[in-house]
Amino acid sequence: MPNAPVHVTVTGAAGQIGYQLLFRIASGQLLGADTPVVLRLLEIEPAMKALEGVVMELDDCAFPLLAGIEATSDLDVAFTNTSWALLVGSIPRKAGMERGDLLSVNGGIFKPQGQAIAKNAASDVRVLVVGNPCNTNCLIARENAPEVPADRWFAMTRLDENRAKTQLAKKAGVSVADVAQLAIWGNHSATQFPDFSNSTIAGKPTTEVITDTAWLEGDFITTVQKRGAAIIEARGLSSAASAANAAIDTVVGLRTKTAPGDSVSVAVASRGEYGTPEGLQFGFPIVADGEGGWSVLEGLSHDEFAKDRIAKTTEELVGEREDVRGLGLVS
Ligand code: NAX
Repeated sequence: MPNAPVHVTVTGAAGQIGYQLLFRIASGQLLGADTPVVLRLLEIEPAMKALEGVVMELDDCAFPLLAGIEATSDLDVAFTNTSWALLVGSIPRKAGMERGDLLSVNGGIFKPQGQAIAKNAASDVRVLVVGNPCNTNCLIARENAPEVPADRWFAMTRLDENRAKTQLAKKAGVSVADVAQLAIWGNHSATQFPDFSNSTIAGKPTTEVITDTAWLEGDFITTVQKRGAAIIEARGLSSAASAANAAIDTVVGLRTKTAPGDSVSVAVASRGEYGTPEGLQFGFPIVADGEGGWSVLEGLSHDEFAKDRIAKTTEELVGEREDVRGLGLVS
């Protein structure tokens, strides 16, 4: 007996990341080779024609696991019976935009999406926010969907983890598969802290393998923090394939049991772990139990350098929350 199809919603489906993501979901890379999917694709009216073209291409792949496609600009339709909502579409910061403007315009997207998820989604729904500023967009959606438990909401920091792992692997001259427990703390922004100090390379502390502390505390961190900007500079467009890949990695990382000695990075609703203010959508290393549950990895310690970095990114997220509270988007 084949599994029943699982409904997966992707917003901003006609965008760059959507184009890199949908085909991988339809081929089984998100939910596994034994789970058929129904894709529910949300776009704004002006992008519906482009979305039609993407749907034609999905049809033309003849994916055996693709059990249906619903392309819509209606929020209720987009989230009907969905078990995974990948919120990709958003309005990223444009030149000259203040943080308040950015949060206000995105509030107009993520507040109604949160409400529509609460109203229409399947009882097991999980939500991953990719659209920037993803932590606070996720906070807005979550706070407007109190019926959906707080531990089902995620914002994407996995691309930062993947970027950081590759930088460490290159520096150490090892395979990226040898790098583990690389936590991204805080905000998916230039204040994020890629925590080399708690990571390992082939089972040893990274700081024993890479002894160039100036590089770890300097170029390593800034390369990861500014990688998105470097890609825009080089490609003329923001990262899309690697972002879609990270979205897949995030969902797979949440679905499957985390290996001992490892963790996966994702921003979750803080329950006060490591002294972070409760309720912030905060990047942590988490450990998944393989049955849908997860917890923040406990027992890590931070030196003054790391504490200072984590304080800065916390401060930024607190400021964003104050801004969206001021705008009446969250309580
Ligand atoms: P694109 O501009 O190519 O696509 C965005 C799509 O969203 C467009 O097709 C647009 O019509 C649609 N859209 C806008 N408002 C919408 C709404 N209210 N409902 C449904 N769809 C809507 O951007 P793309 O390169 O795909 O990036 C999407 C988002 O991901 C951006 O906010 C970007 O900043 C963010 N990113 C997040 C990353 C992360 O690690 N968390 C990394 C990559 C990326 O920068």
